[in-house]
Amino acid sequence: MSSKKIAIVMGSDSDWPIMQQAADFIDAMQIEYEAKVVSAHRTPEFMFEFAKNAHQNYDVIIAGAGGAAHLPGMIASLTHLPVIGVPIKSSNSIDGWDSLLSILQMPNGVPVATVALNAAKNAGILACQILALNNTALSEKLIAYKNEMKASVLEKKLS
Ligand code: RP5
Repeated sequence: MSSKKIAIVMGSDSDWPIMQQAADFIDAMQIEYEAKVVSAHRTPEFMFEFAKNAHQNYDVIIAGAGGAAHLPGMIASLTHLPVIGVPIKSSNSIDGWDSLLSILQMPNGVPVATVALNAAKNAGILACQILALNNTALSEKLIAYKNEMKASVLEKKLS
């Protein structure tokens, strides 16, 4: 069973309304997380220190950023932990493609598992699925979540 937390980091507190959707899912699964602002551009030294030490406190990192979104890739370059990237359509983003491609198009050897634009909830689900590889209770919660989702789709009536 995993004993460490999930880190949720983001380039700015303006990303939090989106990134909170990851936190909400992780909370619902009763897994601990820590959320922090870590900016690749505004606090590069802190980003370096965070990423180099992350394996001591966390099992998985979720990193979100908008615009010139270097944070997930730079963290991935500094740690062996899995990094899930959330591209954010922020106030400085042209149309979201800038952040999406900055996070997605990583060079071979430095993967970032990139979810869809603003899809922080999926990042939370994926982080829990990674932890569930060594956590049976969490696996069971994820199976229940998927079953509820399936039932809610099958129950939909259009007329
Ligand atoms: C990025 O710039 C952040 O991740 C955020 O999405 C965007 C805008 O930041 P603020 O100017 O709102 O702080 O680095």
